[in-house]
Amino acid sequence: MTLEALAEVVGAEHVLTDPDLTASYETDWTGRFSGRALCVVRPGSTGEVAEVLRRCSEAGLKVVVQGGNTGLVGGGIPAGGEVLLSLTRLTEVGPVDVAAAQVTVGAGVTLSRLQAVAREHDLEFGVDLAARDSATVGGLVATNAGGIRVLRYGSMRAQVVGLEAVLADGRVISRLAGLAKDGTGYDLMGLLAGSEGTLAVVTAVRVRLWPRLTQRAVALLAMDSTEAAVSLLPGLRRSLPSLSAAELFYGQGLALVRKHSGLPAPFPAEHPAYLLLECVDRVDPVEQLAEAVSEAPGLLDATVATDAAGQRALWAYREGHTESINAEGVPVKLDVSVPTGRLPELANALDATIRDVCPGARPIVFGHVNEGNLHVNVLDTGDLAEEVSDAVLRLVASMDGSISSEHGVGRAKVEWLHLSRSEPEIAAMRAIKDALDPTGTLSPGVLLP
Ligand code: 2HG
Ligand code: ZN
Repeated sequence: MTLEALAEVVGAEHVLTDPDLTASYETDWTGRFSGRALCVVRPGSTGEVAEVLRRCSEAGLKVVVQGGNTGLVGGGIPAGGEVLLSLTRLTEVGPVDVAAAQVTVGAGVTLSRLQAVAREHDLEFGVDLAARDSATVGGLVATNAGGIRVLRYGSMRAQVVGLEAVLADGRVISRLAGLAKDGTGYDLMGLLAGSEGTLAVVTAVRVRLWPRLTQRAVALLAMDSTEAAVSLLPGLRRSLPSLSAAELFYGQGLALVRKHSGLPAPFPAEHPAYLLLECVDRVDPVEQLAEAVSEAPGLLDATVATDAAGQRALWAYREGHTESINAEGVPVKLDVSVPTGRLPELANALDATIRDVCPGARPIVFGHVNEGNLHVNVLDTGDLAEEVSDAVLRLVASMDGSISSEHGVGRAKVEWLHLSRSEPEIAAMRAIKDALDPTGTLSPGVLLP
């Protein structure tokens, strides 16, 4: 098949081959993954996606699917020679269904746009993360994104009440009625959430929305250890129904964020661990929050922000991590989780595990404490990136953990999937892949070995 056959479908201006135009699609945000695509195709509707896929699968072309290109595991980056299907033109926003508290949006709508649409109707979208201005709804579904509100609203899969998706051969599955209850068999929507573009191409998503709560309080606690931070959580969940985020970081990460952002120190002294808490409610939660943490064992210092600017400033210490790390070099990025009670054990073992295989490595660790999820970013690994990944992922697996908590498997973690998934599970996943994409058209090399 010629590229003209794709241009017939989407228009010549949406089939890109000039390296100057394709470059930004062919390298990921971190600079760790890059690969040349046969071309970048930018369809403008579900019908165009369907026709592009039909033509590609008939011609034996492979397709890699990309949203906002904010992924961290290389899942949207070509290995070499695929058609790169970019969904950023699917930006339609349907009317907000206030009765059901739902809205249908195109896969290319950014997270921040969806959040703004919900707020216009006094509603809130349940997922939030630092890449909100570029990350797209389709990508959030494909990776079953987590982020900073999982504690309150669950991850992306829990927000999805309907989907439209195109199978590899161009057939369309459309379930966009948003039924709150539907007991008619396999949950295909749940299956596509987290499938990383390997089973079908999500083109539109119907999401649930939550009542908007406008009163917010944010606290940054300095803690003497990870144990102290984790031990605080059960009590906080009990006494603070308004708790909506609990984020952990450490002294090294804070120093790096300050170095690259110029932010002032949050406290007069440096401390081992920091816990950022956010409460959101109908009435001002600041007093509840202050009271709930005041007697916390292991608390060394605390600051509470009640106005929006102060809250943004505290969040900047946490949300600045990813960019500050990348400003230092290309890190090994691991995104792991263990049962929450074992988070201190993991956190305490990481340094020695990493330095054992790579003495010069610089680990920067932070994460979502309630889900036992740590982002283990390792700088200065030289040519030992593989060894560092292997050591950390084996440590996590030995603790009944997951080798990928919220970023997906992508290309980065495929060789370690067996540490988190048993052989019969991988065989079942492979059988599903073969049933939905028998020609192996979609995202070869992603997720499955
Ligand atoms: C976050 O929690 C994201 O900020 C990115 O999941 C994590 O950069 C990372 O490792
Ligand atoms: Zn995260």
